[in-house]
Amino acid sequence: MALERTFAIVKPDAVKDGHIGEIISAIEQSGLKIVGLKLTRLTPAICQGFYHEHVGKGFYAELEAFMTEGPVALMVLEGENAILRWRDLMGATNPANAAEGSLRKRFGANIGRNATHGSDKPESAQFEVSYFFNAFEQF
Ligand code: DGI
Repeated sequence: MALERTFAIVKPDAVKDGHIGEIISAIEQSGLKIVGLKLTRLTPAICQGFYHEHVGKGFYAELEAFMTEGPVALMVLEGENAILRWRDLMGATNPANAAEGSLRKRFGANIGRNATHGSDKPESAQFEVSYFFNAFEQF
């Protein structure tokens, strides 16, 4: 399989709790390569554009309040099968259902505050990477 890129967020809860380093370590130890990296804070408008599929859902207001409450670390990850590998490292959306040792199990509190984001399919990865990183910010 060819190299694939995916998009990752260390969400505000995990940044605030001081877990950026452990999450980056888990990524590097898994063999995925970090080819883009920045710290920023999402605005409501940027969050709406990013989570356009969820705008209008019952949980969206809570999701936006959470995602804009503090800084986030954004990353582009590269490797063979990177999308699925990063989803595996994160674990299930709801930390209660996430595998032992996965990042959401280790650092997530509940389905709303679940520590990390990862693209779910190639089309989302392409959209999400280019939403936050221009060509000069990817290596
Ligand atoms: O791709 P995922 O992040 O694993 O999951 P998703 O695309 O279904 O949902 C995106 C994010 O929205 C998820 O990481 C957390 C939040 N979310 C999803 N379902 C709920 C939710 N937040 C709350 N508060 N309640 C939900 O039911």
